[in-house]
Amino acid sequence: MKLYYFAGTCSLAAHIVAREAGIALDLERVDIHKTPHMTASGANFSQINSKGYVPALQLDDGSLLSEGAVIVQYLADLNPESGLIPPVGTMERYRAQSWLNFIATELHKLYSPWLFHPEYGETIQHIVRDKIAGRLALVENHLTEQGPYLTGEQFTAADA
Ligand SMILES: N[C@@H](CCC(=O)N[C@@H](CS)C(=O)NCC(=O)O)C(=O)O
Repeated sequence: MKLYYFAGTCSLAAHIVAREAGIALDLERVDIHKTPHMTASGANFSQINSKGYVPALQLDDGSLLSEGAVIVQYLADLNPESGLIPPVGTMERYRAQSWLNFIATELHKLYSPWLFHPEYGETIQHIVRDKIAGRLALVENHLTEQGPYLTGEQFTAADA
């Protein structure tokens, strides 16, 4: 399996989960600062992932799996003994998925495009910064009260 990644982005979570699960991945860097995004081996990344973003996981049958919250679950499920994700169908699994969805939609996506586009102006930047601070405070309170990890005692893919 090959993980398409870019350092310092959300693709790090998939890499962490793979390492924690003891899964050896091939890694290929995608320069997301270049237009078009190019892979380290010189391919136009949009030909590999039409969504154009990392992470993307190329499975051994050649097919592609995208969306970080799903990739980390796939990797964790390959090694259930790792405890990186609770078993399918349990309430604990839904709790981990609830965090994964919150992080993907309510946290991660608040950072873009507003924060990286000064042309949208100061007002929107302030509004989004306040929203992000509120959501991070929510996570911090939860970890303080029910941690040390998001779902309690066990580090899961959601923490990654
Ligand atoms: N919905 C995707 C979003 C992934 C995403 O936003 N990736 C960013 C890095 S954190 C990226 O590759 N951006 C490049 C681009 O959108 O062109 C997921 O949750 O995996």
